[in-house]
Amino acid sequence: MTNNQKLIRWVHEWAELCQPEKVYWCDGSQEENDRLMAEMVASGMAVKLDDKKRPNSYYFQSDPSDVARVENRTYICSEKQEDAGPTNNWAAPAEMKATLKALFKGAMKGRTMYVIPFSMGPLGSDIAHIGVEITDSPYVVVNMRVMTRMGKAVLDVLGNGDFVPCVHSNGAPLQPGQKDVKWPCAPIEQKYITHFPETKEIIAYGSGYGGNALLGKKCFALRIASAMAKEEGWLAEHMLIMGITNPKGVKKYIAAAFPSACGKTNLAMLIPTIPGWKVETVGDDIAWMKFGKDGQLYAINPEAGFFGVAPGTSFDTNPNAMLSAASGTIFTNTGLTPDGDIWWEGIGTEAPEGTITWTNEVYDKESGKPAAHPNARFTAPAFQCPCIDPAWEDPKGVPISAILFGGRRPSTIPLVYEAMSWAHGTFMGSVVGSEVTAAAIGLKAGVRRDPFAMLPFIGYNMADYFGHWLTIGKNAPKPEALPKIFNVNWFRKDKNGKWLWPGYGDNIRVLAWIFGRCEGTAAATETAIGFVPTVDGIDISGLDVTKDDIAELVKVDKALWKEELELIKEQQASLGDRYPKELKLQVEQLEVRLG
Ligand code: O2Y
Ligand code: MN
Repeated sequence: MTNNQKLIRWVHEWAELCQPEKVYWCDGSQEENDRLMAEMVASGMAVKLDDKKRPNSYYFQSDPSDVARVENRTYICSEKQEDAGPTNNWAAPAEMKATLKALFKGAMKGRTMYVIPFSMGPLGSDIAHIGVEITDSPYVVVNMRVMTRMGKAVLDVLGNGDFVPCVHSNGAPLQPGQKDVKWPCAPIEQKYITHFPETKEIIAYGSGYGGNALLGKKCFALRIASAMAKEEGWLAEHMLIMGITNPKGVKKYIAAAFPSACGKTNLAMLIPTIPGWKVETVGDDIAWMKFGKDGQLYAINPEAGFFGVAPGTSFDTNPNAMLSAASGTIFTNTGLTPDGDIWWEGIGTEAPEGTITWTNEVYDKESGKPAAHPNARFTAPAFQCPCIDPAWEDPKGVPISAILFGGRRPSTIPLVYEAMSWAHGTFMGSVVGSEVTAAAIGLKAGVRRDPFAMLPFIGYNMADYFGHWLTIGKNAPKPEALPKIFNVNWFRKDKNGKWLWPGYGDNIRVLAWIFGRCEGTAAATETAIGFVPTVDGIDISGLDVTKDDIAELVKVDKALWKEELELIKEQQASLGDRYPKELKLQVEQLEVRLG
């Protein structure tokens, strides 16, 4: 399949260590996919869903111990600890490689080693990059086929070129005659999700789930790509990308970063509630952005599918996501109905009698145990999304007019405000956070900072990452063409704890103001924290929201902001002496403006 000697040698070396029964190079074909699915159905790992209800779709239940990304087992292995920074788990590369070598020795006995060539981004795009994942999990192969461009075509583009090597094993070798389990994986203390940003390698052991195992996603497209982006002067971000067309037919693209569970997929697929506006989706999770020859920042979605959270997704909350997952989709840890379809909490219907839970028990609503795990997922091809943008696979990317940050903040942070400059916008990104209750995370209640929504995903020192954002602004080939930066907060509450903003499709009203700011047509008031809409600036026609509500939603309460500032200073101190002086200046200037 390839003459790439580096690739052939690398596969050979890992095969020697892992001792699989055979090595199989994936071609990415439909026939190959159908065969692997049939093998998994035969082994009891997968269930084929009813072809009339959910054509060409499959259902999986993971091991109860292997249900989500494991941040406490995720490592950045740089030579110097300070290059990983205070927010990452660090290990010395040589020591980690020795640990991994011992674990991987014989780890694929009795299993097939699959070689998956994949492209993050449209094949041949200047912004795309190629990786090769070796894995002993056929579940990983079929998911990578949805989430990336995968197989022989990638090897053809790769030729003798370079690739990011990604190694994965479930860490569950089979001894001769040993019966396999439904979801092989290793115990938590043996799971290792490791990244080597200096040599651009990924090695993951022990988990078969999501971001721990589909190494193109968080491991490559964010942790390793963020390190590549810093070296090469581009941005690898945890951002959705959407196209917005106004009633005059003018189209702009925006990218937006929100921490997990803030509705990124819903926003990316929003159905506008005001006439004449249209939203189209380029991506729902990751954006890679580079300057084009015209000096504008262009973005691609490096992925080819959606790995969406199932619970709470319905024809009410996100019909486009539901339709994306109508066929050709892999469901993991949802419920399974007796007629061969899937079910989850918040899908909008009652669970049919006899539904099976993700732990393979008969669902009993009264038991308090959900049918679907809260992190149950659908893996759906992006091309099936009814609102997919016509340019979503354009190799040159889409030009970005605005970048949005946001979190869940019941108070203090206005519905929307605009940064005064790129450096101020970088400061806004650096203080993104969501309010959490003590019960939710078993920690102190308060604002959990998640800068740029990248806390678990920056492959190097966070303070240096902030510095990189500032450098992008300073080195922009055409500073006036840089995207404008905004912060949004759909989650503001009134004194009685009631949401002040309806959210969902009505978020278009805020996007319309942002659109107007990019065009230079929307009015704004300058405040201590940035530009906020005038009370007439947000279209509230047909809404149960008054101008007084808007005034409350965009209010900048200086007393609350002074409290916020103290928290920001604490965050700043926790990031050590690499924290950029330009951001310290932003804090000082904000303090002066707050008076
Ligand atoms: O638990 C996992 O492995 C999935 S995490 C995930 C999946 C899709 C998009 N975003 C995320 C995330 O954690 O940000
Ligand atoms: Mn994400």
